[in-house]
Amino acid sequence: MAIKDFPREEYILPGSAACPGCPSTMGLRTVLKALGKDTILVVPACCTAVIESLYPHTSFNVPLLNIAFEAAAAAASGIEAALRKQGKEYINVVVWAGDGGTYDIGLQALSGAFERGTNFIYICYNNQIYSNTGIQRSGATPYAAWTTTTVGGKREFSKDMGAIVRAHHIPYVATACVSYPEDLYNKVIKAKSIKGPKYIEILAPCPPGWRFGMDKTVEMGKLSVETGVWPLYEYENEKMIFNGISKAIFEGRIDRKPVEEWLKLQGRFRHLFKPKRDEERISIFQKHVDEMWERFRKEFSR
Ligand SMILES: Cc1ncc(C[n+]2csc(CCOP(=O)(O)OP(=O)(O)O)c2C)c(N)n1
Ligand code: SF4
Repeated sequence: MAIKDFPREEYILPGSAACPGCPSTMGLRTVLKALGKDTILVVPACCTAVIESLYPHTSFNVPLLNIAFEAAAAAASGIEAALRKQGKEYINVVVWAGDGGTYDIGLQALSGAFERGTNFIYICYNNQIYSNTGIQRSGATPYAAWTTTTVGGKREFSKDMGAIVRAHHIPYVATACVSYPEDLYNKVIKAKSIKGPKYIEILAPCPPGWRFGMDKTVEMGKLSVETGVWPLYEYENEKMIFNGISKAIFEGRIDRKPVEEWLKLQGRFRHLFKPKRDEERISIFQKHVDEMWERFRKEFSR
């Protein structure tokens, strides 16, 4: 569906507490247009729990349960069971959580809900940091990135969350990026039509956390995909399909842009270029991305 044909209804109303250029709000706006009004959101501690309301006001137009940081998927399982008992299975139960709440502290609850076969959509908006509490590292923070807890640059690579989720053999796993709203919209529509657990992870470039201008969110997301740092795919019934530019990359029809183009636009990687170029860490980063695509080719080529 083209953006011009998206439903006119807005579920994120003016007056939210988001930063200008916030990718979380952009992504959720598209997600809620695809889900419609019969939706209950479950939101653990994260930026969205602040964005949604400054008491006594709220800027979201759907019912929402705020829950402890580690418990979103467990709470969603409870809501889904209650709705089933009431014969209200037409209502979408959707977790909207950050990467800290997904890769790290909420991972146990997430795994449990997938294993129980909970009929819900779990959406992680991945801004690669704990941004709500002031930009700490998470399990999704990339190698070499500055955060307030990785001052010289993170030493570890991010977790392979896609592989962790795919290992649960749930019916639908997809990645998306706020810069491609049509792709995201279509993926949410598809997830809504499938019974059982669904997982969608949305790359959410965060201007204050990644240290770039608030007018550059869309550009930064596109570059994440064009450099291959962020692959777009759907993994449905154990079959992998890459989408958009990632499909062209996977099929070898276009070359990935060098990761350096992505790194040098973000203040969190400034130490890789100033006061002098850190050739070693730039090439370790590039190699890590190359190896991810190599793994995809080995695992998913026919
Ligand atoms: C058990 C627990 N530990 C720590 C916190 C503090 N806390 C609230 S939100 C947050 C960061 C959330 O990060 P993420 O899930 O990535 O979402 P974002 O803030 O980036 O949107 C932290 C550490 C908490 N609420 N509960
Ligand atoms: S810190 Fe990032 S994710 Fe949080 S509200 Fe601001 S732009 Fe959005």
